[in-house]
Amino acid sequence: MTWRWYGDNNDSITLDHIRQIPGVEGIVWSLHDKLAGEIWEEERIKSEVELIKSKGFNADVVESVNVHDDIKIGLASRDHYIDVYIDTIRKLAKYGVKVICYNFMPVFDWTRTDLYRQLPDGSNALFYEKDAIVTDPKEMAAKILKGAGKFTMPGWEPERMAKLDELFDAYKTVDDQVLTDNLKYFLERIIPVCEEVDVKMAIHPDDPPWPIFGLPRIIRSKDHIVNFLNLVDSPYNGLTLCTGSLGPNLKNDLPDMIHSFADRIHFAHIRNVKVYDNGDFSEVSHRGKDGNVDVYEVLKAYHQHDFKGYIRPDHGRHLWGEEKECRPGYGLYDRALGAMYMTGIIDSLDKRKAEQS
Ligand code: DNO
Repeated sequence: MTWRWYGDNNDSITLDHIRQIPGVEGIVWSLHDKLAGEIWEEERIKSEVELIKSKGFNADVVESVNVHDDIKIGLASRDHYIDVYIDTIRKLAKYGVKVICYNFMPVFDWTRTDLYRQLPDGSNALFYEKDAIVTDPKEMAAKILKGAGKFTMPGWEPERMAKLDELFDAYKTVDDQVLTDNLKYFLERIIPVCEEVDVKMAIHPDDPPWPIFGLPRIIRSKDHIVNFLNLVDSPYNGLTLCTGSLGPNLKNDLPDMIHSFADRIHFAHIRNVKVYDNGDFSEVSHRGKDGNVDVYEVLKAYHQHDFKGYIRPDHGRHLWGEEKECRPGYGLYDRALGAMYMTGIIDSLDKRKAEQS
């Protein structure tokens, strides 16, 4: 079990808080001030890893090393940015990193229309309203950045959002096929390095799992994932299977995906969503009964494959007023409840297995 932490002075939660959550052994980290394409200095990596380890955690997973848009668009400058990416992979390997999570979504990372939608229990959570998404992407970006307050929002960096018109222009000729070809080009260069230094790449699915603002989205269903894994058929070319990203499309059968891709899943993001009849969805507690993701079945599927990868609670609701100080989706309480709920399920699956053998 791991926990995503955004670093000193960039998170409302401290490593000392996280130590008190039973079962959490690793910190999922990144250098969050780095824009895609920037060099990661070895000194910075070293000190972050040392800080995390000094509190008794492993620092095996980095989420994310972001991919520069020029690589996704396929511009001539991509080779330079791929060189920088490779340099980062090598440096991270040197400090013991085992898995790098990244995504290949054009322009935006995850998208929600409301960061603080009130739920019937009085808490609030990230919400996606289908009709609200037809608005101008610039309005959406402004809303997300305002909602994030003082915190950085990965995928919504103000520097990039300031150039949205140019970015959208540059993506005009990029359809699903072109984006897939560009992903293949990227993977063909980085995966041999990953094999050499033993770092597994774990792509994050598109969130939500459908195209938005006319931009292509290529990691959003079982067929897309099969296609992706075949682009470079190596165990180092793997997945972050995120139940909350794939889950809003009710046709995505999550346990079936786990059975099909078990040996290529290196990182499991567990999150629950409640999908409404009109296609809107809300993020809810991790408890299976509270939404459409059957978290028990998901964990059972991993357990059946004796999953040895990393797992983390993903977004939580904001509880007990913590939205005043926490990062949207990344408060302390609901993620701690989620971690505990999952640890409880895993413990009982372990016990049942032991009793049966
Ligand atoms: C959402 C996260 C994503 C994820 C990136 C990976 O909270 O799961 O932002 O970190 O897509 O690059």
